[in-house]
Amino acid sequence: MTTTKIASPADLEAAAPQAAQPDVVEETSEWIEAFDELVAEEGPMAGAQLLGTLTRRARQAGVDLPIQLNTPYVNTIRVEEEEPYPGDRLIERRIKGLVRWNAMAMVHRQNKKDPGIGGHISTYSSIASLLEVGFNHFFRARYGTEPGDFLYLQGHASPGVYARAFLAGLLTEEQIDNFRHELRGKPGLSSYPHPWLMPHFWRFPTVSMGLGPLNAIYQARFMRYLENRGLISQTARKIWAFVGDGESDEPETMGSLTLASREKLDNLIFVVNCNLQRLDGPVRGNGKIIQELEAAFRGAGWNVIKVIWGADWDELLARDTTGLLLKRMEECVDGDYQSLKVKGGAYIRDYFFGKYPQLLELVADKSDEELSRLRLGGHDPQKVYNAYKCAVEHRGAPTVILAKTIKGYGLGSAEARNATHQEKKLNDENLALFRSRFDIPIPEQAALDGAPYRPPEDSLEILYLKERRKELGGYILQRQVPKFDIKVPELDYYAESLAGSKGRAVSTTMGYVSMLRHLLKHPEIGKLIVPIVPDEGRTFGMESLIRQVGIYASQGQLYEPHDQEMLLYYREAKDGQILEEGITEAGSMGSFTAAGTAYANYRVPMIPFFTFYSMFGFQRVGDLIWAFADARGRGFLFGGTAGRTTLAGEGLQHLDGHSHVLASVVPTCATYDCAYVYEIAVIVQDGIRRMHQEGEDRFYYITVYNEDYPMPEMPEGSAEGILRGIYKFKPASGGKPALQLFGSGPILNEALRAQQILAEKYKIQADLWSVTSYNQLRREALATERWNRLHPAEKEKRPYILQALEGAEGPIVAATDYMKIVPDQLAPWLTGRLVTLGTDGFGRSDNRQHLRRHFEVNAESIAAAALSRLARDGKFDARKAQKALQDLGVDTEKIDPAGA
Ligand SMILES: Cc1ncc(C[n+]2csc(CCOP(=O)(O)OP(=O)(O)O)c2C)c(N)n1
Ligand SMILES: [Mg+2]
Repeated sequence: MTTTKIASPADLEAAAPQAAQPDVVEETSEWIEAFDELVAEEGPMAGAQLLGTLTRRARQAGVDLPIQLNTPYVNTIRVEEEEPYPGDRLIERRIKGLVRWNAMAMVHRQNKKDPGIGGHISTYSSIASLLEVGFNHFFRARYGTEPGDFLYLQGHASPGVYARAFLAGLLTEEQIDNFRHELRGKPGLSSYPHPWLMPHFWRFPTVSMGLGPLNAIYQARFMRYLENRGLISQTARKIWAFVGDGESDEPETMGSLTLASREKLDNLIFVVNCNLQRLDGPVRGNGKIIQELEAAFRGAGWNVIKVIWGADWDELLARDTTGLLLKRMEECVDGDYQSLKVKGGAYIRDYFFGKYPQLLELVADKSDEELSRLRLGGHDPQKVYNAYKCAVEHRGAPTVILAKTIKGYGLGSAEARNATHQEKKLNDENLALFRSRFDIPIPEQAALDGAPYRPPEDSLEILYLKERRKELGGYILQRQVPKFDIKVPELDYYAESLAGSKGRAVSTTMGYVSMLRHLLKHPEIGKLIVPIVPDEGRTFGMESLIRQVGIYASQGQLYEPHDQEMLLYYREAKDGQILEEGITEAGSMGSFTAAGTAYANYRVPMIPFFTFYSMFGFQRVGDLIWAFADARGRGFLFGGTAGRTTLAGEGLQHLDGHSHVLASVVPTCATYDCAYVYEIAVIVQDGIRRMHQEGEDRFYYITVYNEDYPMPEMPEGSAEGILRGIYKFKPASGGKPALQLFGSGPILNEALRAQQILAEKYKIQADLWSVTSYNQLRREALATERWNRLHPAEKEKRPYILQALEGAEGPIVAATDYMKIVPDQLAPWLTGRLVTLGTDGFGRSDNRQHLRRHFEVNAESIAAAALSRLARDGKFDARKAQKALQDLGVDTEKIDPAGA
């Protein structure tokens, strides 16, 4: 039997260079000699093969070998393997100096004139070389007729990105001068990457830590999906994601690493900017973040390239024949490395080299100044270039580059300190130092003011920068949306959904899924639809979809599914259309985002339908949805098993009565709570038209339920009301109505029953309305009210909700499977008329009947609320009302469910 164990720090210590320790086993040196000989004669591959065979042999013999995921604390690429740098190092250094200056000056200047406006100068300082090598030699803007690479950047490094775009002539001096000043009537620049605010520049919102890396992984996977389905052609296009080392603590950053290796995403490159610091202090003061990440990424199957030491260290490592230098490098923790940088050359000599006399000798010919300038890998273009080259050429797995850098590099006394992240301005001394170090030809006073500087158009720097970009296909930081010539299906294509279920009891979920199945068959847009589901396909009855269009599997189906004989077997295919994500709502949002922005990024207007358990949507992945809106995402979110009283049995963690509250906060999200299938069809038809024909940047949240009941046919003329949020579903039939009943989702049926109870038992007539969207009604009313407020001399306009209710008399009882705040959104326009019944409070496990009685949204509670209100208004005898409550089975003394 073989056993394995993960290497402990002691194991690693034991595995570290042995030079300083005498050999314990006599034969060891003979073995090493023989091994060295083999490698020298047959090459490294033969060495690796021998070790592999030995390892297997050892395991068979019961030798307990530790699994080692770490390599020594040196660069992965050996000096001998490096290729010479292809660019002009001198001129690139000049350009980098100019970008650095403008980035720093931009933030400095804004904070001088507007204290507290914020910004960051130290993150870009650390990442400058990593970006410059990319912009000059790797980031392609185009592959033939296809769009180019995608860049996910550390959001708070944007000053550097703006500064470079300024040098390239993409941004004006006025824009640079209005960084973080977006509301002055002049073109400004947003603080971070926000496509919503700068739609022609940014593609990917990244500043909420962790969302960039997660979205980058799913983007890389979606790129393969589009290729495998033949919707785009295969290119060498790469996705570059620049990630902070502190950011790697976010579960979103690390949570999907194995998807990337499982899917062999060699189109994906992570660059982790390991400046060893986050906001408050060191990322791993007592450890080494680079080693920790190496083990994690390697364990997840990634190709790992460490770029730790710059060329200055090569010479020292070569000179060190004792192995002590590596030992010392491995001994020091990140907290030490930070102190070494802050405390300077003399300290480096004493503390780092001084620990072993032989090491002191090694640097005897170097001045303290030279020691303080020993460059790290992430600041050495030669090292960075070679790492990028290996990453781009690597096949079969994603690559992560772990680059060691210094936070606030070049900012003088602001380098590498715990407070560096928060620095916004430099003092005069550091500014002057910066200007001379990077040789910025501006007068001293201008420098102190943080003036931007762009050399003349015909300067070597500008010509070189432009020439390099031209070579790589143009400017990459641009977002363009083509005009699509799509004819989306008209409403009659949805005829089956509009016709009702002919008395058959079905759920809105079932109706939605058959509508989706039908849409997938549409000759023009069928192929553009991307059904996404996080392991809930069967919950929503999607087995038939699986059979129809298959589940996307990049390798096809390598096994015979056990249910192959069945009609609805589990079909996986290379060109499968469904993204069955497994249990990851965050990952599903990654796919939804890639698909919902494909119209801009791939020029293919994909239409994603992401269907999930409504409780695990906005509540779970709200920040990803917010970023989707920022990215101008288009598509449909379907919250299934919706409603606090409609999903029976599941209880507190599953019963959703508030996703509509959470959804209502996203400005571009239209939320709908549908009672009947035809409502869904009308909304989806219009949604596809608005998003993909009219090009509107909006998306939809629609709740669907699992309660079965007959679906009526769409009432004539209700389409406009469905879209705007309300329409009369069943007018009072036995005389003038004394009140209005509002219902949504399956609770509309309870309101329908209440309408009957009131008429039959109490001779009270009521109109019944289906409210598909309180939120849409509120937004329209707010906009109308705003217009009225701003135009007091003009004729007042009436919000749609009041137009719809024209002539509808009496109090309004609104019942919903969601919280009372949902209908209460309309309270300002229904002054004094509105009585709301909703599902505030924690859910319970029980059936619908008991849940609805508990939350007081059943038909009896609705009828009781109506009578109670009429009694208060003097329209119904109060004692009779009290008696009616008893007759209707309403427990007037039970605990309030809102707090139960
Ligand atoms: C989800 C989230 N939490 C907190 C922040 C605030 N924040 C911005 S930058 C930062 C530190 C980032 O450190 P690191 O990832 O190491 O980047 P560095 O600036 O060091 O390159 C924090 C906490 C944020 N932007 N997003
Ligand atoms: Mg950091």
